[in-house]
Amino acid sequence: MGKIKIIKGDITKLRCDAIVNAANSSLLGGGGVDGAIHRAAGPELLAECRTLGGCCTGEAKITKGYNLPARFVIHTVGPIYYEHSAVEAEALLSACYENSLKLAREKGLKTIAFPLISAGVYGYPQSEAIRVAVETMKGHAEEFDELTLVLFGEREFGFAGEMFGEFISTPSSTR
Ligand code: AR6
Repeated sequence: MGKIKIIKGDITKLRCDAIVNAANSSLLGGGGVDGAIHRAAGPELLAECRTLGGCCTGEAKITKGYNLPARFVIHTVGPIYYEHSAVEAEALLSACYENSLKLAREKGLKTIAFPLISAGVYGYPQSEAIRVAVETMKGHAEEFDELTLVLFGEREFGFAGEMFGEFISTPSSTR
């Protein structure tokens, strides 16, 4: 069975088959992790994104990684939390992970890293977002070598430790 890991760090630094971007429906860049990924990948990423025609909430599209250590970027658009009922928001967030993993599987990619989609500007409660992320990843762990959830802040990393301590990986922990 593939491994699920939860780490604290900057997703743009990860060397894996694909990192996932928490984008907006234009796919033309923004702030947060989206801005960081575009800055690290370089302008060719935006040029490829311009050819994609945007992306609906819950869906995903793939590009090359350009200057990133990751080979590919899977762009997905999370729900804006307050625009939906809680049930609808959860279904859309789960679809982001599902559809990103579907694209990865179709491309034969084996190591995928996710940020905490929707849990920044889009307002999804962090611990709920962690639960949806990990539950969805668990459902597909066997199809991949390694699925990593990359948390940026101390606060969300603390929540994840309380909820899913078995998946936490720190530089000093055994892997
Ligand atoms: N590595 C890993 N996680 C990060 C990084 C990073 N370098 N930078 C931020 N995060 P957000 P959203 C975390 O706001 O809520 C953009 O403008 C951050 O702490 O990036 O889905 C898009 O263009 C948070 O936990 O994404 C959209 O318009 C998580 O990534 C909109 O924001 C997601 O926060 C999408 O909002």
